[in-house]
Amino acid sequence: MDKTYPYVLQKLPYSYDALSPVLGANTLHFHHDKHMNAYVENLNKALEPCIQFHNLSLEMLLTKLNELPQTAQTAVRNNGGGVYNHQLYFSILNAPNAGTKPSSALQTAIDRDFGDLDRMFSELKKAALGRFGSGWAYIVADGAGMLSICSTPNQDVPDLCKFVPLITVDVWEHAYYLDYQNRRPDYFDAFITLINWDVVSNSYESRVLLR
Ligand code: MN3
Repeated sequence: MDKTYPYVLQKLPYSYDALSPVLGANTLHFHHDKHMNAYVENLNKALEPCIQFHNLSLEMLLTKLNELPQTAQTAVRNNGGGVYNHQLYFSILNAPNAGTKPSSALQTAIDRDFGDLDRMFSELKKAALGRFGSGWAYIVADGAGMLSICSTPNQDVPDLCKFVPLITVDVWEHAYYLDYQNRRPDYFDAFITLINWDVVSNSYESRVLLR
């Protein structure tokens, strides 16, 4: 996430069939190599003339959208958000039921802020199913380590000045159509078995608790 312009398509941290049968190799191929790649290419195209923004990290860039030239704002918002959201999404997944668990610090926060893991996921599911059209649902942490749910339309991101997104679920149809067609609830239920809790716990502890 700390890379700057020109952005490159980060490789998946696992093979294309690693998430099968929850998400098949065909889905990962199209989602990562085609959809995500298009966001990377279009972000670079939009930023090309904005030389004074070339040394900003993607996160910084997304918090300074209104400082960009007006003609670049929409393209950077859509494509920069697209890159940010997909980097997070692909980075927090591993093989179905890989056996990782939230760290004790993260589990403590989940229990405190939601009651337990099942209740956290039932709230996240409400946000994911309630998002009309295309968008994202997240578990985010604020500066005090408090967890909450949020959702964005299109490729918008949560307020990155206030929150560190820890988990996100892509509810654009391109994320699940080949495997689930119109069945977004089934996709969600299967998706949560892919979460790599080692990555999420590390992100919570290093980027939220220690910052
Ligand atoms: Mn997507």
